[in-house]
Amino acid sequence: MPSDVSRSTDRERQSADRSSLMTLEQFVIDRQERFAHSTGSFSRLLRDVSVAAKIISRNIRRAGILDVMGETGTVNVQGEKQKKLDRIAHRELVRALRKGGECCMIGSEEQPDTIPVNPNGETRERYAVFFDPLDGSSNTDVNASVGTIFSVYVLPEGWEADDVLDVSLQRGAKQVAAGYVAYGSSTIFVFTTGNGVNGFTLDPSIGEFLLSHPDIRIPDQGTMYSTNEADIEDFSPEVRDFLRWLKRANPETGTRIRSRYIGSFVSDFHRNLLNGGLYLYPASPYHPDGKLRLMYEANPMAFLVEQAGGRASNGHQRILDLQPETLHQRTPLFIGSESLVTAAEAFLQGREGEMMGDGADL
Ligand code: P6P
Repeated sequence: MPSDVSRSTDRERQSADRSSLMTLEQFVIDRQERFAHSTGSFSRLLRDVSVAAKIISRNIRRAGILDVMGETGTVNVQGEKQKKLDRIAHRELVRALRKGGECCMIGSEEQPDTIPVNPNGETRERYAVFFDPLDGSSNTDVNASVGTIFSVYVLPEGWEADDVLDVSLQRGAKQVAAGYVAYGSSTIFVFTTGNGVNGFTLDPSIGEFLLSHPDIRIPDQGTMYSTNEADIEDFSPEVRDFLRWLKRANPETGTRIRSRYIGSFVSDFHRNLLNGGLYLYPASPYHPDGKLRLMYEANPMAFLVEQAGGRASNGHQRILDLQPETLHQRTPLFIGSESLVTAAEAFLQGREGEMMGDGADL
């Protein structure tokens, strides 16, 4: 067949393939009966988050043109300089969830306290949503990747507005849904409801998230690790020993793990989820409890990584088993391929001898 004809056939096939891809909404409706808490309300909640994600993506993609770069001049509850896009992302998520009317409480990295949503409404909504509206926002002004992370819980029957935070601060194992949006070379929406992990890539030409990464599984071995090596002298001796072991050459193949640290947890996590790898942000004198926040960074990503066959730990405990005490509490975090997180735990728990069987010496 002449090459120009085969090329056009390929193009037609790709176009047909793309148009036949399932949209996020179709996927949620198609699988609604599998969601443990499947009601139309839950499907609409996911739709609300995806609408906000499209608007945030549009702002990010035009940041150099719109007046959305730079800082707001304020500092958020974390003591971090708030970027304009942080505020925009927070605003769009709150607006979408309020308009959708499917949740009763919001916990945001950008807000000191929880945000009640129709607390005394007639229809007592059941969902509490926690989110980091724009993770890695220090990257926004330099055209590097950023992301949104969200986590969803069901509130117990009969909850009262006065104690909504107390009943929302549940262990990560109680999440009914979690996901992230990675605003990278493309915009991808990845989520789980406890039945595996699926990824949807935004097609701006039709304004739809299309199923592009069905049933994501994280490889057990990793080719990359992500941590801020500038802090290595601040890490505990156990973490430093682990990193020395991690960087050793493989005795059989001579290959070595590579370092990639984007400055956006979502982006490092997404790459490691697809290719295998480890992200670690250990405790240090500057971050005695680690830096990542439990409710809207560690827990949702721990739910996702376990659903994809990986592991998430603070070095001693499973992240999803930690009992939260406050909205913005932090945790040390080791997350990614099962074999790498397990190795980190062995070093932190004084069992490094179990890992030294391959003849490596530190
Ligand atoms: P450091 C962004 O603020 C973030 O929470 C993660 O997205 C990122 O991996 C980390 O902090 C970067 O922190 O201390 O290495 O600059």
